[in-house]
Amino acid sequence: MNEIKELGLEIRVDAVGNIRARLEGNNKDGPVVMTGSHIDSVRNGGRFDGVLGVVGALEAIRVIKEQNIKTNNPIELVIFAEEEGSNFGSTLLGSKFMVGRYTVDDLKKLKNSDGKTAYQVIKEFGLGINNYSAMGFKPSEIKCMIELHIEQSVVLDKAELSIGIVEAIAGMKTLRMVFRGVANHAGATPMGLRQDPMVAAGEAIMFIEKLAKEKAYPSTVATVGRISCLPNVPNVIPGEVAISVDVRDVKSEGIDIIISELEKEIKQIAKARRLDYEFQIIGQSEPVVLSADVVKAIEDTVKEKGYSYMRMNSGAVHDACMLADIVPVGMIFVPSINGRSHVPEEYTRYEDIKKGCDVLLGTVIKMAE
Ligand code: HGY
Ligand code: MN
Ligand code: MN
Repeated sequence: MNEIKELGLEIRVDAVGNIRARLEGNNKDGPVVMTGSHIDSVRNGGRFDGVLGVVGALEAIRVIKEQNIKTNNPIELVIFAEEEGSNFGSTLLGSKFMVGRYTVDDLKKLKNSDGKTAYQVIKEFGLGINNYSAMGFKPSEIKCMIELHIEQSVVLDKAELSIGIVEAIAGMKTLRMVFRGVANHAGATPMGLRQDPMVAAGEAIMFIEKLAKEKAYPSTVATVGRISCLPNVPNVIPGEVAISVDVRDVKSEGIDIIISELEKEIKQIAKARRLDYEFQIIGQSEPVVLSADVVKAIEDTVKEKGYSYMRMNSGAVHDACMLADIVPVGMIFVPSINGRSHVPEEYTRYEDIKKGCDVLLGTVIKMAE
Protein backbone atom coordinates (compact mmCIF):
# COMPACT_ATOMS: atom_id res chain seq x y z
CA MET A 1 0.00 0.00 0.00
CA ASN A 2 2.89 2.43 0.79
CA GLU A 3 4.35 1.96 -2.70
CA ILE A 4 0.93 2.78 -4.17
CA LYS A 5 0.51 5.80 -1.90
CA GLU A 6 3.99 7.09 -2.82
CA LEU A 7 2.88 7.07 -6.45
CA GLY A 8 0.00 9.34 -5.45
CA LEU A 9 -2.64 7.00 -6.85
CA GLU A 10 -6.27 7.21 -5.70
CA ILE A 11 -6.84 3.94 -3.74
CA ARG A 12 -10.16 2.14 -3.21
CA VAL A 13 -10.73 -1.11 -1.29
CA ASP A 14 -14.00 -2.90 -1.99
CA ALA A 15 -16.21 -4.94 0.33
CA VAL A 16 -14.17 -8.15 0.09
CA GLY A 17 -10.71 -6.54 0.01
CA ASN A 18 -10.03 -6.13 -3.71
CA ILE A 19 -7.73 -3.11 -4.04
CA ARG A 20 -7.97 -0.71 -7.00
CA ALA A 21 -5.56 2.21 -7.53
CA ARG A 22 -6.00 4.68 -10.40
CA LEU A 23 -3.59 6.86 -12.42
CA GLU A 24 -5.58 9.50 -14.26
CA GLY A 25 -5.37 9.88 -18.04
CA ASN A 26 -6.14 12.88 -20.25
CA ASN A 27 -9.66 11.57 -20.69
CA LYS A 28 -10.82 11.42 -17.05
CA ASP A 29 -14.09 9.72 -17.99
CA GLY A 30 -12.48 7.23 -20.34
CA PRO A 31 -12.62 3.49 -19.55
CA VAL A 32 -9.58 2.32 -17.61
CA VAL A 33 -6.84 0.02 -18.78
CA MET A 34 -6.74 -2.35 -15.79
CA THR A 35 -3.67 -4.40 -14.88
CA GLY A 36 -2.69 -6.44 -11.83
CA SER A 37 -3.13 -9.87 -10.23
CA HIS A 38 -3.19 -11.29 -6.66
CA ILE A 39 -0.81 -11.30 -3.68
CA ASP A 40 -2.28 -14.18 -1.68
CA SER A 41 -0.57 -17.56 -1.98
CA VAL A 42 -1.19 -21.26 -1.47
CA ARG A 43 0.24 -22.76 1.75
CA ASN A 44 3.95 -23.51 1.20
CA GLY A 45 3.76 -21.69 -2.12
CA GLY A 46 6.30 -19.76 -4.19
CA ARG A 47 7.39 -16.10 -4.41
CA PHE A 48 6.22 -15.23 -7.93
CA ASP A 49 2.66 -16.55 -8.43
CA GLY A 50 0.42 -13.47 -8.49
CA VAL A 51 2.96 -11.11 -6.90
CA LEU A 52 4.80 -10.76 -10.22
CA GLY A 53 1.64 -9.37 -11.86
CA VAL A 54 1.06 -6.87 -9.07
CA VAL A 55 4.67 -5.66 -8.89
CA GLY A 56 4.86 -5.58 -12.72
CA ALA A 57 1.70 -3.46 -12.87
CA LEU A 58 2.99 -1.12 -10.16
CA GLU A 59 6.29 -0.71 -12.00
CA ALA A 60 4.51 -0.02 -15.30
CA ILE A 61 2.50 2.75 -13.63
CA ARG A 62 5.65 4.10 -11.96
CA VAL A 63 7.51 4.32 -15.30
CA ILE A 64 4.51 6.00 -16.98
CA LYS A 65 4.38 8.54 -14.15
CA GLU A 66 8.15 9.13 -13.89
CA GLN A 67 8.53 9.53 -17.66
CA ASN A 68 5.45 11.75 -17.70
CA ILE A 69 3.88 9.62 -20.42
CA LYS A 70 0.41 11.08 -20.93
CA THR A 71 -2.10 8.39 -21.81
CA ASN A 72 -5.61 9.03 -23.01
CA ASN A 73 -7.29 6.41 -20.78
CA PRO A 74 -6.77 6.19 -17.01
CA ILE A 75 -4.73 3.19 -15.86
CA GLU A 76 -5.82 1.13 -12.88
CA LEU A 77 -3.79 -1.24 -10.73
CA VAL A 78 -5.94 -4.07 -9.32
CA ILE A 79 -5.02 -6.51 -6.52
CA PHE A 80 -7.64 -9.27 -6.30
CA ALA A 81 -8.43 -10.77 -2.90
CA GLU A 82 -8.40 -14.52 -2.10
CA GLU A 83 -7.43 -15.70 -5.61
CA GLU A 84 -6.02 -19.02 -4.38
CA GLY A 85 -9.04 -20.03 -2.32
CA SER A 86 -6.67 -21.01 0.50
CA ASN A 87 -9.05 -19.77 3.21
CA PHE A 88 -12.47 -20.84 2.00
CA GLY A 89 -11.74 -23.49 -0.64
CA SER A 90 -13.08 -21.49 -3.60
CA THR A 91 -10.56 -19.93 -6.01
CA LEU A 92 -11.02 -16.43 -7.52
CA LEU A 93 -13.28 -15.29 -4.66
CA GLY A 94 -12.32 -11.58 -4.97
CA SER A 95 -12.70 -11.35 -8.75
CA LYS A 96 -15.92 -13.44 -8.66
CA PHE A 97 -17.30 -10.97 -6.16
CA MET A 98 -16.09 -7.98 -8.21
CA VAL A 99 -18.00 -9.14 -11.32
CA GLY A 100 -21.09 -10.14 -9.36
CA ARG A 101 -20.66 -13.92 -9.67
CA TYR A 102 -20.53 -14.15 -5.88
CA THR A 103 -23.00 -12.33 -3.66
CA VAL A 104 -23.07 -11.85 0.10
CA ASP A 105 -25.23 -14.99 0.34
CA ASP A 106 -22.49 -17.03 -1.34
CA LEU A 107 -19.98 -15.63 1.16
CA LYS A 108 -22.25 -16.86 3.96
CA LYS A 109 -21.99 -20.44 2.58
CA LEU A 110 -18.19 -20.65 2.22
CA LYS A 111 -16.42 -21.73 5.44
CA ASN A 112 -12.78 -21.80 6.56
CA SER A 113 -11.15 -24.64 8.54
CA ASP A 114 -12.43 -23.09 11.81
CA GLY A 115 -15.99 -23.29 10.48
CA LYS A 116 -16.24 -19.47 10.12
CA THR A 117 -17.98 -18.19 6.98
CA ALA A 118 -16.21 -15.88 4.55
CA TYR A 119 -18.88 -13.29 5.37
CA GLN A 120 -18.04 -13.41 9.13
CA VAL A 121 -14.27 -13.23 8.53
CA ILE A 122 -14.62 -10.33 6.09
CA LYS A 123 -16.99 -8.48 8.45
CA GLU A 124 -14.71 -9.01 11.47
CA PHE A 125 -11.77 -7.76 9.37
CA GLY A 126 -13.67 -4.49 9.08
CA LEU A 127 -14.45 -4.27 5.37
CA GLY A 128 -17.72 -2.64 4.36
CA ILE A 129 -19.30 -5.94 3.40
CA ASN A 130 -22.80 -4.55 3.85
CA ASN A 131 -22.43 -1.71 1.36
CA TYR A 132 -20.83 -4.05 -1.10
CA SER A 133 -22.33 -2.39 -4.12
CA ALA A 134 -20.09 0.61 -3.31
CA MET A 135 -17.58 -0.44 -5.92
CA GLY A 136 -19.79 -2.55 -8.11
CA PHE A 137 -17.90 -3.41 -11.27
CA LYS A 138 -19.30 -1.63 -14.34
CA PRO A 139 -17.99 -3.23 -17.57
CA SER A 140 -18.33 0.15 -19.34
CA GLU A 141 -15.68 1.61 -17.00
CA ILE A 142 -13.02 -0.90 -18.15
CA LYS A 143 -11.39 -0.74 -21.60
CA CYS A 144 -9.38 -3.94 -21.06
CA MET A 145 -7.52 -5.93 -18.42
CA ILE A 146 -3.97 -7.27 -18.84
CA GLU A 147 -2.39 -9.70 -16.33
CA LEU A 148 1.32 -10.57 -16.19
CA HIS A 149 1.86 -14.01 -14.59
CA ILE A 150 4.35 -16.86 -14.34
CA GLU A 151 3.41 -19.76 -16.64
CA GLN A 152 3.35 -22.36 -13.81
CA SER A 153 4.11 -25.14 -16.29
CA VAL A 154 7.16 -26.24 -18.26
CA VAL A 155 6.30 -25.26 -21.86
CA LEU A 156 8.21 -21.94 -22.12
CA ASP A 157 11.17 -23.18 -20.09
CA LYS A 158 11.52 -26.33 -22.28
CA ALA A 159 11.14 -24.32 -25.49
CA GLU A 160 13.62 -21.71 -24.14
CA LEU A 161 11.21 -18.86 -24.94
CA SER A 162 10.90 -15.70 -22.84
CA ILE A 163 7.25 -14.74 -23.34
CA GLY A 164 3.95 -16.66 -23.53
CA ILE A 165 0.91 -14.92 -25.02
CA VAL A 166 -2.16 -16.60 -23.55
CA GLU A 167 -5.05 -17.34 -25.94
CA ALA A 168 -7.28 -19.46 -23.66
CA ILE A 169 -7.51 -20.30 -19.95
CA ALA A 170 -8.76 -23.64 -18.62
CA GLY A 171 -12.05 -23.90 -16.80
CA MET A 172 -12.32 -25.73 -13.49
CA LYS A 173 -14.70 -27.34 -11.03
CA THR A 174 -13.77 -27.74 -7.35
CA LEU A 175 -15.57 -30.49 -5.45
CA ARG A 176 -15.77 -31.58 -1.83
CA MET A 177 -16.56 -35.28 -1.43
CA VAL A 178 -17.38 -36.79 1.97
CA PHE A 179 -17.75 -40.47 2.95
CA ARG A 180 -19.38 -41.27 6.31
CA GLY A 181 -19.16 -44.75 7.92
CA VAL A 182 -18.91 -46.14 11.45
CA ALA A 183 -15.92 -45.20 13.62
CA ASN A 184 -14.69 -48.18 15.58
CA HIS A 185 -11.81 -49.92 17.36
CA ALA A 186 -8.91 -50.63 14.93
CA GLY A 187 -7.96 -53.83 16.72
CA ALA A 188 -11.22 -55.36 17.84
CA THR A 189 -13.32 -54.83 14.68
CA PRO A 190 -13.15 -57.77 12.21
CA MET A 191 -12.54 -56.66 8.57
CA GLY A 192 -15.93 -58.03 7.43
CA LEU A 193 -17.83 -55.82 9.92
CA ARG A 194 -16.27 -52.51 8.93
CA GLN A 195 -17.92 -49.50 7.26
CA ASP A 196 -14.66 -47.70 6.57
CA PRO A 197 -14.79 -44.32 4.71
CA MET A 198 -10.96 -44.17 4.39
CA VAL A 199 -10.82 -47.18 2.08
CA ALA A 200 -13.72 -45.75 0.05
CA ALA A 201 -11.78 -42.48 -0.34
CA GLY A 202 -8.77 -44.49 -1.52
CA GLU A 203 -10.87 -46.24 -4.18
CA ALA A 204 -12.31 -42.86 -5.27
CA ILE A 205 -8.83 -41.27 -5.55
CA MET A 206 -7.54 -44.10 -7.77
CA PHE A 207 -10.71 -43.86 -9.90
CA ILE A 208 -10.26 -40.09 -10.36
CA GLU A 209 -6.76 -40.58 -11.77
CA LYS A 210 -7.96 -43.37 -14.09
CA LEU A 211 -10.85 -41.19 -15.36
CA ALA A 212 -8.58 -38.21 -16.13
CA LYS A 213 -5.94 -40.40 -17.82
CA GLU A 214 -8.23 -42.65 -19.87
CA LYS A 215 -11.78 -41.32 -20.14
CA ALA A 216 -11.52 -37.58 -20.92
CA TYR A 217 -9.14 -35.53 -23.13
CA PRO A 218 -5.32 -35.15 -23.08
CA SER A 219 -5.93 -31.59 -21.78
CA THR A 220 -8.11 -32.83 -18.86
CA VAL A 221 -6.48 -32.90 -15.40
CA ALA A 222 -7.85 -33.92 -11.99
CA THR A 223 -6.19 -33.60 -8.59
CA VAL A 224 -6.95 -34.64 -5.02
CA GLY A 225 -4.93 -32.16 -2.99
CA ARG A 226 -6.58 -32.29 0.43
CA ILE A 227 -7.86 -35.13 2.63
CA SER A 228 -9.33 -34.83 6.11
CA CYS A 229 -10.36 -37.62 8.43
CA LEU A 230 -12.30 -37.83 11.69
CA PRO A 231 -11.25 -38.60 14.35
CA ASN A 232 -7.81 -38.90 12.60
CA VAL A 233 -6.39 -41.29 15.22
CA PRO A 234 -4.17 -44.26 14.22
CA ASN A 235 -6.05 -46.90 16.23
CA VAL A 236 -9.57 -45.80 15.27
CA ILE A 237 -11.38 -46.77 12.07
CA PRO A 238 -12.43 -43.32 10.76
CA GLY A 239 -16.04 -42.20 10.97
CA GLU A 240 -15.75 -39.60 8.25
CA VAL A 241 -13.28 -38.82 5.40
CA ALA A 242 -13.47 -35.74 3.14
CA ILE A 243 -11.40 -35.13 -0.01
CA SER A 244 -11.06 -32.12 -2.34
CA VAL A 245 -11.23 -32.73 -6.11
CA ASP A 246 -9.89 -30.13 -8.59
CA VAL A 247 -10.91 -30.85 -12.23
CA ARG A 248 -9.73 -28.67 -15.16
CA ASP A 249 -9.70 -28.50 -18.95
CA VAL A 250 -9.73 -25.89 -21.72
CA LYS A 251 -12.69 -27.91 -23.08
CA SER A 252 -15.61 -27.89 -20.62
CA GLU A 253 -16.80 -31.30 -21.96
CA GLY A 254 -13.63 -32.81 -20.45
CA ILE A 255 -14.63 -31.48 -17.03
CA ASP A 256 -18.24 -32.68 -17.48
CA ILE A 257 -17.09 -36.23 -18.36
CA ILE A 258 -15.11 -36.45 -15.11
CA ILE A 259 -17.91 -35.02 -12.96
CA SER A 260 -20.68 -37.28 -14.32
CA GLU A 261 -18.59 -40.51 -14.32
CA LEU A 262 -17.25 -39.71 -10.84
CA GLU A 263 -20.69 -39.13 -9.32
CA LYS A 264 -21.88 -42.52 -10.65
CA GLU A 265 -18.82 -44.31 -9.24
CA ILE A 266 -19.08 -42.65 -5.83
CA LYS A 267 -22.67 -43.87 -5.52
CA GLN A 268 -21.45 -47.45 -6.23
CA ILE A 269 -18.53 -47.28 -3.80
CA ALA A 270 -20.73 -45.88 -1.00
CA LYS A 271 -23.42 -48.49 -1.59
CA ALA A 272 -20.97 -51.39 -1.65
CA ARG A 273 -19.42 -50.26 1.64
CA ARG A 274 -22.69 -49.23 3.34
CA LEU A 275 -21.55 -45.59 3.63
CA ASP A 276 -23.28 -42.23 3.31
CA TYR A 277 -21.65 -39.74 0.98
CA GLU A 278 -21.73 -36.09 -0.09
CA PHE A 279 -20.78 -34.92 -3.61
CA GLN A 280 -20.65 -31.09 -3.62
CA ILE A 281 -19.41 -28.69 -6.30
CA ILE A 282 -18.11 -25.75 -4.24
CA GLY A 283 -16.52 -23.60 -6.97
CA GLN A 284 -16.32 -23.36 -10.75
CA SER A 285 -15.18 -21.21 -13.64
CA GLU A 286 -15.68 -21.83 -17.37
CA PRO A 287 -12.86 -22.07 -19.91
CA VAL A 288 -12.33 -18.64 -21.50
CA VAL A 289 -10.86 -17.47 -24.81
CA LEU A 290 -8.98 -14.18 -24.42
CA SER A 291 -9.52 -11.04 -26.51
CA ALA A 292 -7.98 -11.17 -29.98
CA ASP A 293 -7.38 -7.38 -29.82
CA VAL A 294 -5.46 -7.55 -26.55
CA VAL A 295 -3.57 -10.67 -27.71
CA LYS A 296 -2.54 -8.75 -30.85
CA ALA A 297 -1.46 -5.69 -28.82
CA ILE A 298 0.72 -7.96 -26.67
CA GLU A 299 2.12 -9.74 -29.75
CA ASP A 300 2.89 -6.42 -31.53
CA THR A 301 4.72 -5.24 -28.39
CA VAL A 302 6.71 -8.48 -28.13
CA LYS A 303 7.70 -8.23 -31.80
CA GLU A 304 8.73 -4.56 -31.42
CA LYS A 305 11.01 -5.59 -28.56
CA GLY A 306 12.30 -8.64 -30.42
CA TYR A 307 11.63 -11.09 -27.59
CA SER A 308 11.17 -14.83 -28.24
CA TYR A 309 7.57 -15.93 -27.65
CA MET A 310 4.74 -18.34 -28.40
CA ARG A 311 0.97 -18.23 -28.18
CA MET A 312 -0.35 -20.76 -25.66
CA ASN A 313 -3.09 -21.85 -23.24
CA SER A 314 -3.10 -21.64 -19.45
CA GLY A 315 -3.85 -24.75 -17.33
CA ALA A 316 -3.86 -22.59 -14.20
CA VAL A 317 -6.88 -20.36 -13.63
CA HIS A 318 -6.49 -16.64 -13.08
CA ASP A 319 -8.59 -13.66 -12.03
CA ALA A 320 -8.44 -12.66 -15.70
CA CYS A 321 -10.92 -15.53 -16.34
CA MET A 322 -13.61 -13.77 -14.33
CA LEU A 323 -13.32 -10.58 -16.37
CA ALA A 324 -12.83 -12.26 -19.77
CA ASP A 325 -16.47 -12.64 -20.65
CA ILE A 326 -17.32 -9.02 -19.80
CA VAL A 327 -14.29 -6.96 -20.88
CA PRO A 328 -11.37 -7.63 -23.32
CA VAL A 329 -8.64 -9.49 -21.42
CA GLY A 330 -5.07 -10.57 -22.21
CA MET A 331 -2.35 -12.41 -20.26
CA ILE A 332 1.43 -12.35 -20.56
CA PHE A 333 3.40 -15.37 -19.28
CA VAL A 334 7.04 -15.65 -18.33
CA PRO A 335 8.77 -19.05 -17.90
CA SER A 336 8.67 -21.10 -14.69
CA ILE A 337 11.98 -22.95 -14.27
CA ASN A 338 11.32 -26.71 -14.60
CA GLY A 339 7.61 -25.84 -14.63
CA ARG A 340 7.46 -25.84 -10.82
CA SER A 341 4.85 -23.67 -9.09
CA HIS A 342 2.80 -23.61 -5.88
CA VAL A 343 6.03 -24.76 -4.18
CA PRO A 344 9.01 -22.91 -2.59
CA GLU A 345 11.13 -23.98 -5.60
CA GLU A 346 8.97 -21.76 -7.88
CA TYR A 347 11.44 -19.59 -9.83
CA THR A 348 11.65 -17.29 -12.89
CA ARG A 349 14.89 -15.75 -14.18
CA TYR A 350 15.03 -12.01 -13.56
CA GLU A 351 15.96 -11.29 -17.16
CA ASP A 352 12.67 -12.92 -18.18
CA ILE A 353 10.83 -10.96 -15.49
CA LYS A 354 12.31 -7.78 -16.95
CA LYS A 355 11.10 -8.77 -20.44
CA GLY A 356 7.64 -9.58 -19.08
CA CYS A 357 7.43 -6.19 -17.37
CA ASP A 358 8.66 -4.49 -20.56
CA VAL A 359 5.91 -6.18 -22.58
CA LEU A 360 3.30 -5.30 -19.95
CA LEU A 361 4.40 -1.64 -19.97
CA GLY A 362 4.35 -1.47 -23.77
CA THR A 363 0.93 -3.13 -24.01
CA VAL A 364 -0.63 -0.94 -21.30
CA ILE A 365 0.61 2.19 -23.09
CA LYS A 366 -0.64 0.84 -26.45
CA MET A 367 -4.10 0.10 -25.03
CA ALA A 368 -4.30 3.42 -23.12
CA GLU A 369 -3.15 5.60 -26.01
O1 HGY B 1 -5.27 -22.91 -8.91
C1 HGY B 1 -4.93 -22.09 -9.74
O2 HGY B 1 -4.89 -22.38 -10.91
C2 HGY B 1 -4.55 -20.71 -9.34
O3 HGY B 1 -3.20 -20.73 -8.98
N1 HGY B 1 -5.36 -20.26 -8.24
MN1 MN C 1 -1.70 -19.90 -7.81
MN1 MN D 1 -1.83 -16.96 -9.66
